[in-house]
Amino acid sequence: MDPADARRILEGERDRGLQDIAATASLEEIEQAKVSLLGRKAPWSEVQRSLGQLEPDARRELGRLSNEVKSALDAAIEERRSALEGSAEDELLRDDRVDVTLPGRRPRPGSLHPLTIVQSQIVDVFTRMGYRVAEGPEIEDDWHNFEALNIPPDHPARTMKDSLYIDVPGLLLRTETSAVQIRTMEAQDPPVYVVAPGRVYRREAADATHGSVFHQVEGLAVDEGISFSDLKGTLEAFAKALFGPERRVRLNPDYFPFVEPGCQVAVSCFLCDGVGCRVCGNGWIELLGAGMIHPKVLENCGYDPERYTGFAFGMGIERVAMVRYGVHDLRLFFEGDVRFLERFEGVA
Ligand code: FA5
Repeated sequence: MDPADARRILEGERDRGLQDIAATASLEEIEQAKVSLLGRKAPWSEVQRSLGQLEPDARRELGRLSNEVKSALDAAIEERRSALEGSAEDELLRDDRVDVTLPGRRPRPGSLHPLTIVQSQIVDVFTRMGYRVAEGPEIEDDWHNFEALNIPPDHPARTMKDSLYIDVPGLLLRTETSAVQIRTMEAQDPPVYVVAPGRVYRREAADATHGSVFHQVEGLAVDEGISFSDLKGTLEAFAKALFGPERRVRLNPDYFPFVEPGCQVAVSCFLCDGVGCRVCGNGWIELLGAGMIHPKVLENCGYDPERYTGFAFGMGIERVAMVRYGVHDLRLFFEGDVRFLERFEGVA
């Protein structure tokens, strides 16, 4: 190679190299520039390989120049590399930056199911009056669900049309929490003051006010000298505690085989206060069945009806919840729609 050509190539490579290195924008580009400037196929390497064939003076001079060029390029590459590494780090830090001044994300509070809320409100009212909580199985036998409750074998409630039977003869899904009355009286002597919340099952088509699976709270009080006015006073106290002091209670005669006399209990409507509106129709909302315990039921449980009297009542929890929260369709309680359930956030 002609020494003049070699000098031109070395100086050209130095100028081009310094520009290229300055223009790199990433660590990969730096590596590429290094290969193209100082790699085996680079013009600088070709000159380097040809130095041996030059005259000693030219070889010495060009050798020095070649070393200078390589040092200059190496230094520029190193400088650029550390600059790019620094900014890559900055970028990483910027991306990962946590803004501690941002408002935090609050965890959403969960909520109790409205039926759970209402059930414990009902139970609370009675436990404050001195009642305790009793429980019974959801799969009941004929004796507790019917026979002991004075529901004779030919009673329509016993037919397949109204009750849900299971494969085991003599067992069914309980149709009312009244079965717990019997279990409680069988298990203890009077006086008895219990409430029994639980799920019940009926062969019934679901609509806005009826479910085939729903919940009841049964109440039972047996003692000496209990009268109908105790029942009325207790239910009035309950209605006022749950729905407010302005609510009135109405009792209408009704028939249940296990009570005598029996009644249906309604509260004055929360919207129209007994006048009549689209929610209640006639001003009253029916909540529960109640009555004085039939002497035969007391006898069935081994209690002396000459000495003890008592009252019982059974209310639908869904119905109470509808009145309490102004819910127009009972099916909403079972659909699990978050938009509906959210309304009860924070309610205890
Ligand atoms: C009874 O179940 C009686 N065991 C109540 C009773 C207990 C009477 C003690 C006397 C002494 P009834 O079938 O009416 O009665 O139901 C009582 C309450 O449960 C109703 O007032 C209503 O609030 C609710 N209820 C009844 N059927 C349904 C249903 N399909 N869906 C939702 N709630 C219902």
